[in-house]
Amino acid sequence: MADNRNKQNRKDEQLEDVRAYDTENHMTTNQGLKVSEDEFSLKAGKRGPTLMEDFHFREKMTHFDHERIPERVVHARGYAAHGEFEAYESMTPYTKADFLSEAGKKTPVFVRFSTVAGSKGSGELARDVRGFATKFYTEEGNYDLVGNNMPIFFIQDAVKFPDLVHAVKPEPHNEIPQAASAHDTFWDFVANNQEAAHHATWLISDRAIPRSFRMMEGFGVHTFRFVNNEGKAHFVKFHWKPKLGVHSVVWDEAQKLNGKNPDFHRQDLYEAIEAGHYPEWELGVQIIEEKDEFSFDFDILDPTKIWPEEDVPVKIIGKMTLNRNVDNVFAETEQVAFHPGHVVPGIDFTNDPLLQGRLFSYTDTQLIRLGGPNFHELPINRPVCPFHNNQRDGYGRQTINVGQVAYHKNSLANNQPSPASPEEGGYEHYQERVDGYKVKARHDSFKDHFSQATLFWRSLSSAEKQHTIDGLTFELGMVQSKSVRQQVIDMFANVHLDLARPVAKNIGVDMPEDGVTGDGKTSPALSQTTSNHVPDTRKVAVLVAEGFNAEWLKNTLTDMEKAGLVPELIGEQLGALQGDDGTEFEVTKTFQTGPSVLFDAVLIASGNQADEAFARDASDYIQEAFEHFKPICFKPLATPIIKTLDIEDSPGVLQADEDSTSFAGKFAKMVAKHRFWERDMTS
Ligand code: HDE
Repeated sequence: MADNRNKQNRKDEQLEDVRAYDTENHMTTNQGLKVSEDEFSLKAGKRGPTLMEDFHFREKMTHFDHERIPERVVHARGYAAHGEFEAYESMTPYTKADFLSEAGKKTPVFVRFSTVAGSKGSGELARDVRGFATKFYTEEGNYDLVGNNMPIFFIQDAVKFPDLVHAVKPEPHNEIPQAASAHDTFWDFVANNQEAAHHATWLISDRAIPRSFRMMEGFGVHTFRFVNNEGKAHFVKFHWKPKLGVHSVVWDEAQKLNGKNPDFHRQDLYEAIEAGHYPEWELGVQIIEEKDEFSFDFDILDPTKIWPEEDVPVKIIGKMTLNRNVDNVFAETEQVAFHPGHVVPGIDFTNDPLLQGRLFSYTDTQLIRLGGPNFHELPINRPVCPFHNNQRDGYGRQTINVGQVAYHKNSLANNQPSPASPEEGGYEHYQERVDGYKVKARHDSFKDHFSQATLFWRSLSSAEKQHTIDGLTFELGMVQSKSVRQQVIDMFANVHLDLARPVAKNIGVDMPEDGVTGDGKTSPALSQTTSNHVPDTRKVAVLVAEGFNAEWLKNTLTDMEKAGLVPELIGEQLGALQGDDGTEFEVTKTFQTGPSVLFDAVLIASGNQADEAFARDASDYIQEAFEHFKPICFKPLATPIIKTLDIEDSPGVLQADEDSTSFAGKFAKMVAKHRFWERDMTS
């Protein structure tokens, strides 16, 4: 076990070797020369021209001029953290992958979450798919599980990826809109490439506006293969299940967040890890035997299809914990290079045509982004096990290879390095039998584009369905071309008329006459209502004015923290505020800097000195939180605010008890519910 731990520490040690603690030393040039002056360039006379001879100025400026590298063509906006994966049990009956071979085995990981469409500086609450890419630094080499927070994809063949991405990116004639699918070209693409129907239905649902990276599922999307020591293979799909459950914000909240805090998701992850609230996901696998390849009413190689969890159960096989923020976002998060082709023995591919295309694209993209073929030598990308081959030279080469031999086979270096047999850990591709005509075509088994989109729609709760109608109404409401709007509605009629018809009405196009109606098969696992609901790490805004009940507030804050909540005091001004017995509490955000959209719930603790300004600000604050369905509690002093808003009898609005412990318990239960969707917003 100690040895195991040593191996896990290797990634940390490797990163330690290249870390620079610049604060402790004199400043030098990149050649190590001590710099004596860093504020003034070398000039001929104090008021004279700057001289070319100032090598320090030139080095500093040249480096600065070259500081930017091309952003990722997709998934540009991302954030990452380090952590650890622990296997729950031996998976050797299915796979020989060493990191899954025994219970308790730990492997260092690095995970990058991202949006897809927006540029590097775009708002994180865009309606979009989220990337969920994990690099496992295993003892057999790096394994990358490069997934998304949605289990399916828009297209079935990689050759269409540039078209999809061109369609969703800002339109080329005016570069509008940034980080948004709500425009003509995206929906024109969807209507004219109807294999996108299933993923488009997920995109207009709550799944596209997560509350937090920590509250998203992750999916490998494609069907992969597990291969065991005997060479026997099983089909496998990968899932990440968040311990905090799967939760989303509402669209109005998302739009406000993009303005009030476009870093909302990264800050949430960063702060949770800094506070020691390490987010956790369990790794699950769905496994299908090779003999059952054709036993389903969809093609298991089709990346626009899920394997419903009720039909193929998810077996939980390990846990990932993210426990360390990066030290430097550029060196780690920006330079990390993922690739679905980074596999280890025991994990192999299938003929999913989307996966096959990805296996080409990812290396190619790193070559342009990271400037050459040596990106694997960057500290964040280095395997923790040794690597040897005859590759040499290229931009940014760091290894100093010794010796005269750089070819295989050879006799001068005793034929080293030499390939390893499978018994010695050498990777051997699964020997799948393949025969057929060379054709550019789609198999008939890939032609059903709608039944699983319908399954998804039918599996949603009524609140989720309403959000999905609202999502499509917004998206198509932004589309200028009436013809595109009509085409999309006609397409969604094949998903369900209960979705297509209300949207048709909202966006002024013809109501579809025919389409899918009524009930049918559902998959409860597709609704977020069936995921975990816990209060842990949820943020509570506590609104305070001078003269609050100090004893009660002190106890309540402690009890809320014990229940897992993270309360923060919001007031008219920053700084110390006195309670009724003179005790001072620190207000850390104002109504302006700590708006309700940053929090999961609100408690108005008020105070007997509350003035009109407080009543007005608190009232606006509560109104907004109420409209976002958030739990709201209030002390008796704040009753007038609640009464004026006429919300005292609404679900999820509660007067606080005098007994802080019992109150904190009740409040935590309300917060765990996430939102009170049953609130009637029409009254
Ligand atoms: Fe990607 N994708 N992708 N993708 N993808 C990239 O690689 C590509 C697809 C995913 O945090 C790029 O390094 C093609 C599916 C994630 O660094 C690029 C196709 C899924 C990330 C690329 C797909 C993904 C990327 C851009 C269709 C979910 C971010 C920068 C065949 C299973 C990884 C880069 C990170 C990034 C190509 C479709 C996930 C251009 C050709 C399906 C999470 O290589």
